[in-house]
Parts: sequence; C-alpha cells; structure tokens
Amino acid sequence: MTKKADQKSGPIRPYGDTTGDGMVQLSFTLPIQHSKVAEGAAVQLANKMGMDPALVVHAKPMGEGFTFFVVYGRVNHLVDPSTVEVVERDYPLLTPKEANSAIKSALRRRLVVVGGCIGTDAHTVGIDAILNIKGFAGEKGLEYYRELRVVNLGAQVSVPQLVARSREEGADAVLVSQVVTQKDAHLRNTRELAAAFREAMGESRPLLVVGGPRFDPAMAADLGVDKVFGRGTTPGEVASYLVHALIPQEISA
Ligand code: B12
Repeated sequence: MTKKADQKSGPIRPYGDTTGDGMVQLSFTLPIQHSKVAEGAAVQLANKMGMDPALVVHAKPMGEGFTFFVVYGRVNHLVDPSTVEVVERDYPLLTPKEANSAIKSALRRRLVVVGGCIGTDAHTVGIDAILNIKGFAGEKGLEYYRELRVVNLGAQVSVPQLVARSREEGADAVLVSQVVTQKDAHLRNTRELAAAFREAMGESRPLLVVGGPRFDPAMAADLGVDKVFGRGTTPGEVASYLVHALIPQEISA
C-alpha cells in the first residue's frame, strides 16, 4: 500500500556543521585521468547539480583513464517530507508460532517455499538471511518455521530451472534475490521471471516475491510480481507476508 508519510515537520535542508547549512557529500567516477583538470571537471559537475560551493575532498585514480571523486558542498534545495509517498506494510507482523498455526489450521500441510538467486547473480547472503535457519537481525529464517518447507536453490539459477523446480516441489511461493543491478539486470531478470511463470502456469502460478537492496518496493505491479522487498528486510516480515497473501483466514496480530 502506497501512503503519504505522516510527517508534521515542514520543509527541511541537509546539514553538515550547523542545522540547515545545506551541506551534502556526493561520490562519482569520471572517465578521465586524475589531474587538476579532472578535479576541476568534478567541481563543474557538482556545480551543475546545484552544489555551490563544492570542494573535492577525495580523488583516486581507478585504473587507466578513470577517477573516483568525493565532493563536499552546499545545496540550497529544500525537501518536504509531508509530500513523500512510501510503501507501508499493510499486513500484521506475526511471530513464528502465529505464522505456523495460521498455516497449519488453514492448509493442513506445510507451505512450500522455493528460493534462489537468478541470472548470473551469486550474491546468496541476502536470500540466505531470509531462508536459512540462522536468520538475520535477531530473527530466525524461514527454515525455522515448522509449517514451511524451504527449498533453497542457491546461486545462479536460470529462470527455466526455477520454473521446473517450483513445479516439481509444488511451490506455493517463489522467493528470488537480485543484488547485482548493473544495467538494470535485476529489473530485466524479474520481468523475465514473471513472464516465464505466467507462460508456464498462468493463473495457478505460485506467489512471486523478489528482494534485494536496490529494489523499489513500489515496483511490484510494474515488474509483474506480487511483492518486492528492499534492503534491511527481516525473515519475520517475509513469513508474515506469505501468511497474509496465501492463507485466507489470516489470524490478526
Ligand atoms: C559479499 C559480496 C560479494 C560476495 C558474495 C558472496 C555470497 N555468497 O553472497 C562475492 C565476493 C562473491 C561478490 C562477487 C561480486 N560482486 Co559483490 N558484493 C558483496 C557485498 C560486499 C555485500 C553483499 C551482502 O552480502 N550484503 C548483506 C545482505 C544480508 O544484504 P542484502 O543482499 O541487501 O539482502 C538483504 C535485503 O536486500 C533483502 N533481500 C535480498 N534478497 C532478497 C530476496 C528476497 C526474496 C527477500 C524477501 C529479501 C531479500 O533481505 C536481506 C536481509 O535484509 C556488496 C556490497 C555491499 N556492501 O552491499 C557487493 C556488491 C553487491 N557486489 C558487487 C559486484 C559488482 C560484484 C561482482 C560483479 C564483482 C566482480 N567484478 O567480480 C561479483 C559478482 C558475482 C556474481 N556473479 O554475482 C556490487 C554490485 C553493483 C551493482 N549494483 O550491480 C556491490 C554493490 C559492490 C559495489 N559497491 O560495487 N560480492
């Protein structure tokens, strides 16, 4: 559910030394050998982005013909938190015990979750944080839930492999992680995933959930999936969502 933030304060400015001084820090790479001219070009970019004055506080050659910069400077822009729209959690957070008992009484079988990283992505730490029993941020992962059967396929699973395995396992939900975002690979791969499940299973496809640090949770519909989780997601949030989305008589928190 997209909702405007419940923020009472008026417009605000960033701050470095004193409240409202507008100081910000920006990092970027320019395709130019490190030199005084390169530093001047970095300041020019910062000026064009509205930072004035702007100071190069760090410049490091990044191989032949590239320089990485950190620029510190002042902006005059104001931001208004009262106009910000965010995706709010619109389901109750359940304890593992509550989630287990909701699944058990509604399904009378274990709920099957198939997960992995698709495409060339080998960043498994995120999906493991959600699935593995040891969990994340003090919460146990989905393997801890007695009424969930978790199949973790690990890294670099192709979409056809994922579709086939999900069918084989009778997956109720498919959980996919995408951490690499170069050239929007995470968006392309997610769209491919959604299209493949639609084609293979139509309306009876499993619930499709994707996650990763650079996803925008507001993009689920656009990507053709049911839910998108971003950075800092905890296993409890995911388990609660699965119960909310898949169990008709959801217990209230
Ligand atoms: C560890 C790491 C690696 C390890 C991965 C080991 C492993 N088994 O996972 C190794 C060394 C293999 C690696 C390799 C590479 N890496 Co790397 N890596 C990282 C690093 C340092 C940490 C990632 C991590 O583990 N985060 C911790 C987890 C817990 O956080 P998370 O993934 O965000 O997951 C949370 C949420 O996002 C969410 N979530 C994630 N997935 C899912 C899925 C679902 C279903 C749900 C509900 C939630 C969810 O829940 C999790 C818990 O809150 C990051 C930089 C950084 N500091 O983030 C770079 C980083 C991700 N790597 C990067 C790159 C470029 C690479 C390489 C291409 C480098 C190279 N040139 O070889 C290769 C690619 C390998 C490949 N084929 O994928 C870039 C990606 C740039 C981009 N945006 O595309 C980063 C950002 C570094 C950088 N600044 O350049 N990497």
